[in-house]
Amino acid sequence: ISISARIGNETFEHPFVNAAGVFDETKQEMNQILNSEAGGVTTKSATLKPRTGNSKPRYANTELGSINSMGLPNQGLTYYLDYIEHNQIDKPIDLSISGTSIGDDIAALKAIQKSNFNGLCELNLSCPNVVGKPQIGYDFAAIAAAMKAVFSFYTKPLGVKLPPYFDLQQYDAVSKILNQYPLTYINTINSVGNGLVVDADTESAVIKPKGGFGGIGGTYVKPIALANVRAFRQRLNPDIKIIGTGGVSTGKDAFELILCGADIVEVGTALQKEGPEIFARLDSELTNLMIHKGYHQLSDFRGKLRDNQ
Ligand code: RRO
Repeated sequence: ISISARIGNETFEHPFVNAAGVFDETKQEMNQILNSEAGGVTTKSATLKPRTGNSKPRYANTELGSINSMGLPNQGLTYYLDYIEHNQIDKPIDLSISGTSIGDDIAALKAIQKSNFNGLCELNLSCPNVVGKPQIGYDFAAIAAAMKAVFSFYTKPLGVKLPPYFDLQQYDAVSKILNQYPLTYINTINSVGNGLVVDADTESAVIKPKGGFGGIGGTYVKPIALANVRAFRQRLNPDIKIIGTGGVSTGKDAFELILCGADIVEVGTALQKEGPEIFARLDSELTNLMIHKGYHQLSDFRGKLRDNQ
């Protein structure tokens, strides 16, 4: 049995990676991911300058998932580029970047284009938590403008992290834009933006920033992630790969995302709850399910979801 997968020039020996923003702000955390059974590591979305992020409490676990309004705390692009350059472990590293404006995204990508780094880079078009900044992913003209500007100079492997969509017309519109560019992959979904978790005992929101509004992840969002992976797989050029993210806490969850068309799978809320040991469990659960079903590799079932008829 092999559970390896490829995205761009990178081979993931195991198909599970941390979702951007979980266990990845510091070198210590990223090393913990790389020293686990994870297939690779994604960095916390980096901005040009370090940021401290929103005020705390800004992350809360709930029975069915999580809510966060971190506000892009990160050590700055140079820190992550430096980490990658000195990393000793031979696993893929996906450098996530997230400007607070398209201009910042372009400046970051120009720096990466000039650098020695030739790995995967993920442009986050879907941060829901920077006060006063809308999610670019919900503004189709802004996505189109960003893609045009980026691909006028960027020649390295690039992915985009998308927000969840909820209407089939949205998939049509976004796919039409993305299919015009040599994009290596999309990552779907980011958290479901601006949910609200309430504590009935204290009669207050559970996180502090933005009056309690924050991105929802975990079990709540799995059907939304499955739908987004499926809908994009049905619309994107076959050479644009898909990282499936959202609601994965078991090998079976990952199996379902791959069945919908995911190439690899990322884990956020469940990793935050369980720690990097989760990757060994997910590997063995997925492998056992494949043995049970008689599958030898991920491509035996990837994208092969059947209609119920
Ligand atoms: O840092 C955050 O608040 C954050 C980001 Br950049 C993101 O893309 N998704 C999310 O749920 N939180």
